[in-house]
Amino acid sequence: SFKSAEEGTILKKLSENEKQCFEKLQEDPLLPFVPQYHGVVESDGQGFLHLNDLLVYFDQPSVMDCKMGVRTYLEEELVRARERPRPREDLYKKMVEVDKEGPTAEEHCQGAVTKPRYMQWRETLSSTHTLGYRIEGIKKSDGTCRTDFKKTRSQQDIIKIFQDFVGGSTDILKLYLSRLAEIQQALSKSHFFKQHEVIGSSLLFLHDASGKAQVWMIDFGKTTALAEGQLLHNVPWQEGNREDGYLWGLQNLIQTVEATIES
Ligand code: 4IP
Ligand code: ADP
Ligand code: MN
Repeated sequence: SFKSAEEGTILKKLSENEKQCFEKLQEDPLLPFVPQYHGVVESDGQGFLHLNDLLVYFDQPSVMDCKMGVRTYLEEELVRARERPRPREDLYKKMVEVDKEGPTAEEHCQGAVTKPRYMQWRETLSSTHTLGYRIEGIKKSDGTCRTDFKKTRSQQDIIKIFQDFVGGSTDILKLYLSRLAEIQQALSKSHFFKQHEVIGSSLLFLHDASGKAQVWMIDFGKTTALAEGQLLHNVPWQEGNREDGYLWGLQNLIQTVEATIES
């Protein structure tokens, strides 16, 4: 869903929802923590969001994607699956690949699972439910790539992954920590954040051998404006309250980076 564009920028397949988010973010305290947005462009008859490429600030960066929050699907997906369930074979296959015992007897019979069911299974297998964030993927400067984190749940395991990701550099971890604290501070002042359910969004960690390190907020494809009211982002989700656990996850992530520094 990405296309390369002129030097230093990328094109991401347009979603009206994500576009709305980037437009509102232009006047929000979160602006310094999201990729610079250059509007919508058309290419080969398709619409794209034109964004800065976060990699250009680095020389052979290592990159880690952490998906934030205790919930990774929208409440409306849950409602839809209940009203008219559409079990999916592709999701069943992805589930069985990780755990043959994942599907229930009925799901095995159908050879299919619904999307919320698959997403909930991913949440409980990983650290999403217990810590409010999970590691999705890591690409290191040496070119190696890992996305096999579906069963990574314990803080101990995540600490090891962080250590390996930064090559044992406490300095990089300290830079990450201060950037996370800045994001936490900006979130507390953000009007956008109060009024949006932030689902499936990631924090992208980047560093390189020069000692530079940054964290950026990305992926607002499923970040949805509330019609009324505000979210706290640090209380448990119950269907109907739309809470996403983002701040709880960020607090736990900060604590994990601190524990990595001390390890
Ligand atoms: C994927 O599961 C991710 O959760 C995707 O989220 C999600 O897309 C996919 O849903 C789901 O199958 P795995 O990571 O286990 O492969 P993301 O794009 O943030 O990675 P959505 O559209 O929910 O974001 P489907 O419905 O696209 O399959
Ligand atoms: P999707 O909605 O398809 O999940 P994301 O916005 O999460 O797309 O991006 C997927 C991956 O692409 C991220 O994990 C990250 O590695 C990379 N990426 C996304 N946005 C940028 C950006 N602005 N600059 C550089 N890399 C990016
Ligand atoms: Mn994503």
